[in-house]
Amino acid sequence: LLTLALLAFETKTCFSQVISRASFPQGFTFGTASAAFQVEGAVKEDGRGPSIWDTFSHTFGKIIDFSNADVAVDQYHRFNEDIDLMKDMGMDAYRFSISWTRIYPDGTGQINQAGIDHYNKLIDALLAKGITPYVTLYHWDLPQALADKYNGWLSPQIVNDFAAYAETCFQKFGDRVKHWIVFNEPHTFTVQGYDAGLQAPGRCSIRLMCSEGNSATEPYIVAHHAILSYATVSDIYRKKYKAKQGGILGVSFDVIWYEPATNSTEDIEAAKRAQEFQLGWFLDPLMFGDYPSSMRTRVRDRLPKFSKSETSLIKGSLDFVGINHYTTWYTKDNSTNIIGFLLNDTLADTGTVSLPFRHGKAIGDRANSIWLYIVPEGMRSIMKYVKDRYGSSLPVYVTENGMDDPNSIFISLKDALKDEKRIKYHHDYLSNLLASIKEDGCNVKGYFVWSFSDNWEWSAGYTSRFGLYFVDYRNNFKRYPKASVEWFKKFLSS
Ligand code: PSG
Repeated sequence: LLTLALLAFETKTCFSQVISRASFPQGFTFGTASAAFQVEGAVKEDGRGPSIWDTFSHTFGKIIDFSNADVAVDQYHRFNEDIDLMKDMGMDAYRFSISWTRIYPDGTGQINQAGIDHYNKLIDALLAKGITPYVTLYHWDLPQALADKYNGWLSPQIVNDFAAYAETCFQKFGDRVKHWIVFNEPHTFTVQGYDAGLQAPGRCSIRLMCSEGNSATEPYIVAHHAILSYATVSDIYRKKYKAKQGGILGVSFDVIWYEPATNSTEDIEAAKRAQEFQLGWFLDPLMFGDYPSSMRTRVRDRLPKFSKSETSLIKGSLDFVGINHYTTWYTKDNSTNIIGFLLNDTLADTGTVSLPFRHGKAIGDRANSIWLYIVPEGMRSIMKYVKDRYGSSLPVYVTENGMDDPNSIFISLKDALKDEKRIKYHHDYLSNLLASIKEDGCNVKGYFVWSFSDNWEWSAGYTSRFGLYFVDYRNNFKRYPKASVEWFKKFLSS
């Protein structure tokens, strides 16, 4: 009995002995990730212009704890201290995003030099510590001025304005930045922003919730313009900057693994379709030149078409793919659903329903977020899926993986620092990632923890703590290492 108890204790606490950096291929990158709006604060400083998330977060009722990100975790002023902590952990890289409205306060026109200066300082501080910057160009903070001018992503005008902003970033930072994540999760900002209306700019068909929008058409238009924007930026980079700067460009996608709820043909087909409407919606055009045929069949004339020249522009425009993976859900066929018919949105179009439950039983242990259930095998499944559908010559980075502490809202500092659950989460997801590399031959190059520190979790405000570092919001944003910091330190040093 004692041996058993000891064994249980050991497997619970000593994961670092099982896998470590040394288990991964030489040159594999480990980092942490964040996004400008979630961490920077300083929203009115040094000439920054407002984004749609400033507007949305200050709209009553949109954020569950009525908070905003005006201060966030104050990383704008504390990046030197935070970089020291990253270095101390042994991280190789930091993925952060540039706020478009710090560079162009109105989205276009005059460059704001103070914004350029800030990111130069951040990039230089990282490099001085030997940490490689991975830069996201768009993590959802569209300039409010462009939303006012032409409805942002709904207008084809966005393509040139976004490309001009991206090109400025290549010109100013491309001598030192070699990894560009042009978009973070186009599927999330498309669906949450223009179908469900739960994120900025908060558009949907249901007038009780959203004053404007059309969930049946707008998401497809927005996605179309995001795809064309990416391809335009990639084209510019390859023609004008690639030879000199030698960097690579990609997009990070949110990918839930969809497991068929039963082994019926209908549910197996449904899970495939759900994935095509999630990842395939964006990655199929960029790899193959068009949307998945399941989308063409179901969305019909609401799905925009690519012209011949657009097809050749988008096809093959990715240098790598970023996968943001957190959770796995069950998928059921729902082709004949009357509610779906009435809803008339992207979810109804899939003809599926996905949930983290089956017969009232959860698919795994829950984190804090209502959507986040812990299913480590999903990581291996998604890597295999990417390899099988898109080929192993496409390099993959896991650009986000992590969990928020259960009871994040009320958790005490003392309890939050004992994040054994997070240690197990990373150990188990990393083990599955390793198996995908070693046993399945997947071409995975790096892994980023979401997130470096606790931060402002969009519509969940400060009620969700995804950080390796705890942030004490009541005591001058002081950072405290959770136990997972020590675990990663050991993992990375061996
Ligand atoms: C990603 C994946 C899901 C929901 C939300 C996200 N999912 O599987 O249902 S958003 C993503 C984002 C980052 C967030 C982080 C945690 O890129 O800004 O803080 O994940 O929600």
